[in-house]
Amino acid sequence: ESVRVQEYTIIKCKVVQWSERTQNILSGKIPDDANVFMVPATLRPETMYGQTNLFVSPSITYGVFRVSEKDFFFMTNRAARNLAFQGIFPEWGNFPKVAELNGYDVIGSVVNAPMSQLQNVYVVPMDTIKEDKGTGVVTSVPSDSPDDYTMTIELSKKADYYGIRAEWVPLDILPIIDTPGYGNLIAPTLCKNMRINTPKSSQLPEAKEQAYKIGFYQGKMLVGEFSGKPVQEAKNLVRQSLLDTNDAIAYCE
Ligand code: A2H
Repeated sequence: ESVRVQEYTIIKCKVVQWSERTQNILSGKIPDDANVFMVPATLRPETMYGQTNLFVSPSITYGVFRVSEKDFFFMTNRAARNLAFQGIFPEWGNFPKVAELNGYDVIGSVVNAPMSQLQNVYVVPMDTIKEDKGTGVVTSVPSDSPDDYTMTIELSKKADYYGIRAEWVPLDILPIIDTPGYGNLIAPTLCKNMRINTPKSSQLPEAKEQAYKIGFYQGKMLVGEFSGKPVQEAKNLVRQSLLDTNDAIAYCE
């Protein structure tokens, strides 16, 4: 692409329950009292109030990396290598991997979602996650992301096909941002207006661009500490708040 640097916020979603497959794979590889975090990278930290799931790709191989004696991160190898040069690991340039897991293995695990109105969310599959961007883990905010909304509907319609339970995917989507003309659920509204009903729709890029432009430049927060503030202002305030509580780390690539 280009030389543009993306400034992401990596959210620390602590695993509260592993899927059974993962429990078997990890047994003996990490201490019993370890904290493992799945770490989605986002460009929109102010939307974390509306998280409803965590997406992994069933076809990507992830690692579990030791960031301190008790803390471990689940992410792609590539993200770990990048973070090793951004001061996240104790030793510069080193990213000790203690286990390897396929995205497929961790589906059905439950993680804590910092700041979200739902305390815990399920890990579910998203085929379109790119291995060479962010951490390979994406947090789902169906109210404001057309990608996340279409995948949410797809998963709930075809739960068996995707090897999940329908009840893992909450369908009462939480409003978090109000926009003039699109109400408080911009992603579902745009998808309905543009008749987008699958994650493969050719219209999806256009919906994403609009959701981003309108949400970011004209949106106003409806929830949380910065309720009432414009999204443009809330973005950095929420980011700083997540960094201050050690629920997030800054990441550039
Ligand atoms: B965003 P950019 Cl509410 N593969 O976070 C595919 N998508 C990925 C990814 C990967 N490996 N890593 C991160 N992403 C998603 C929130 C959000 C995001 C909202 C609205 C728009 C939006 C909740 N999901 O992004 O290509 C993440 O989703 C619109 C672009 O680097 C991340 O921010 O510009 C965004 O894509 C990063 O995409």
